[in-house]
Amino acid sequence: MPAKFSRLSADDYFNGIRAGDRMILSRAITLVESTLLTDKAISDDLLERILPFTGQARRIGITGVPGVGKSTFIERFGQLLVREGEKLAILTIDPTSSKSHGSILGDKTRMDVLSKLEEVYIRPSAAGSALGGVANATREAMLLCEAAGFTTILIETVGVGQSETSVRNMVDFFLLLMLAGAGDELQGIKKGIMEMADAIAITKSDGANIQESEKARISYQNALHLFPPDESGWITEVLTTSALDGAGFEEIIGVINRYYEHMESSGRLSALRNHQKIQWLNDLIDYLQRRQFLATPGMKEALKLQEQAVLKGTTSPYKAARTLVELAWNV
Ligand SMILES: Nc1nc2c(ncn2[C@@H]2O[C@H](COP(=O)(O)OP(=O)(O)O)[C@@H](O)[C@H]2O)c(=O)[nH]1
Ligand SMILES: [Mg+2]
Repeated sequence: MPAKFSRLSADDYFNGIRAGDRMILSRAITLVESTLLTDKAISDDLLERILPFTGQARRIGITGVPGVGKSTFIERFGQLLVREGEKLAILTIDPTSSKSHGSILGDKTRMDVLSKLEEVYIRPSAAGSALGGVANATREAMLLCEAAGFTTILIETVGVGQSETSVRNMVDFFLLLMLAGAGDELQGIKKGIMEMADAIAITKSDGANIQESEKARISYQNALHLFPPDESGWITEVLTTSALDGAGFEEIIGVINRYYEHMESSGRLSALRNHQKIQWLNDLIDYLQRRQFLATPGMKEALKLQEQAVLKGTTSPYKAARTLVELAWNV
């Protein structure tokens, strides 16, 4: 095997991570992303060991449709966080990037100041690689970064699909970036994603866009009043921002700080962290079940056949799933 794929012992990963060794951190993240059984044995051991050293960071998710300005925002906003003394780890998940690698390259060029800072670690995830394990791999990467001493974890995710909910369930604070559009401000935006957000920032509020952004801000803020309040009593705030001139950055830091104060009062943050752990457990059950399913002899082939039958319309997805599960587990 080529040297870059060689594995260390759980001990060596652990010591390297605790010493803040970036190279070893990167190799450990590659390890937790791996679906090889031999890797899983080491990574389970490693995760067990680092767990007591996790949980001290702020976990922040940043989402929004491609092109809304997530990477550019993180590049500038991240510099402000670093000036405030944060050690910043950035994990990016882009389910569209596994085919072209285009977005990952784009992200790299868009974070070139951050990527040179000693206080910053950037890791694009190998999205789509693991069998439904993207959520787990991201969560585990986050925990490894915490154990390596990072104090803020930013997870950038594209505002589409299942990865949204997964990321929502592993972060404390979820920031939705939106564009001020012409016409109906709410068009095309899934209500579900807005409901998940702890704050919404209208991006690219600069130059000729400022007025439009302010209008969008008011309109979203009004729309949010129609949603039932979050169970913790937090009210989603809507702001405007520009990654070109940093407008709105101080306000966004203010919202995040207020959010943590709100959550830390009366034990809500620890309840939230408990919820994240339970979610992790359940995600792992789904993942392990699926892995076991696919490891059962003949199941990959059987799955292919049922997929074809579903596409031909000779069976329904529900019936196909039942057939496969019965076949795999005799249930
Ligand atoms: N005018 C303006 N353009 C921006 C701003 N933020 C990002 N952009 C541009 O919007 C495009 C998409 O940005 P990017 O950060 O890659 O979006 P992502 O796909 O959400 O990560 C790029 O061409 C950026 O230069 C901003 O605050 N103001
Ligand atoms: Mg991006």
